[in-house]
Amino acid sequence: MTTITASPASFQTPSKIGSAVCEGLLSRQKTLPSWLFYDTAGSRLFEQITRIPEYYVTRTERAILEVHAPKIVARAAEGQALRVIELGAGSAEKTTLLLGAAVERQDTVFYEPVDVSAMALIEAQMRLESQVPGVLVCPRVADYTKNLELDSTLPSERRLVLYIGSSIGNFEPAEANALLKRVRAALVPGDCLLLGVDLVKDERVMLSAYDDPAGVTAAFNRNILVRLNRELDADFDTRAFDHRAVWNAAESRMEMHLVSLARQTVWLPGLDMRVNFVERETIHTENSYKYRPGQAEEMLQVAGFTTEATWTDERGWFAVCLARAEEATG
Ligand code: AVI
Repeated sequence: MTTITASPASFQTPSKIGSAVCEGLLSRQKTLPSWLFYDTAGSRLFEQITRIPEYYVTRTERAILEVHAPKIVARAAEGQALRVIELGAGSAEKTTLLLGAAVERQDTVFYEPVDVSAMALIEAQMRLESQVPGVLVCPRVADYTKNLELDSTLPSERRLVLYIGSSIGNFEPAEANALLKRVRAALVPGDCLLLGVDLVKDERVMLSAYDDPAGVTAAFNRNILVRLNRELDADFDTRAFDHRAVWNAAESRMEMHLVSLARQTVWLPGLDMRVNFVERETIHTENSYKYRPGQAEEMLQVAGFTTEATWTDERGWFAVCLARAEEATG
């Protein structure tokens, strides 16, 4: 039987969406928060993105885990039993490698995926419990950016929190630091965090990853407007907005925008709001920060972790850091 724990906090409620959209579309540089991408259709499109040839992120991290999962798990456990928690688990596809390595070392592994999507958690639970015997999945529907309460552990257990997939890169630097501090606060000294970060590389490689020729990323970006049409009864003409990906070198981030192809007015009756666009005006929908080597380790240090090892691929495109929670000082 599938048991899903839901946090009491409600998330992505109509009022949360309404206030985020209202604030974003009334700003001078119009913005929409990137969490709006992930409705059912958007989550499917993201799964498709992870398989397109130009989107190196998922494939490169997966290749690192394929080689190093046994070492990562052994290093995190330090001879104790591991309890694995994953923030924003989604389909938990790459996690199979780490859980497979963990069940090689201990008979049963508790795995607690945390995600806002109950559907993604149910699918992940069914797949993992059949593919990796020995894994006991305890899914939790929660927004980990708001609520990071973890179950208590036995004295003989160590926690390994997974925050992989470059998800940290979708937060502004101050938010990313605050999130890492909250993760540290939820752990006890000796527990570990595995962080996956995307590194700065040739601009052309990054541009084609975020503007693929098949147009999957463009569909993912425009889906945010489809969602507003459905959920707020807005009348965005999705064909009147182009997808644009840009590398912002000064901020070290890939940006996604929706470019208005004409002067137009959009009506959002759900918010009793009309929004005017001039031709070429953009809605900024996502930042995806790319780090230089050593930068993730510095952020982890500031948050109260010591990085014990960093694994990268041979091109140096992606890094996976294993960081241990330090004793709290002061
Ligand atoms: C989920 N996140 C890590 C992806 C990224 O690469 O920033 C989202 C994405 N945006 C465009 N393509 C993929």
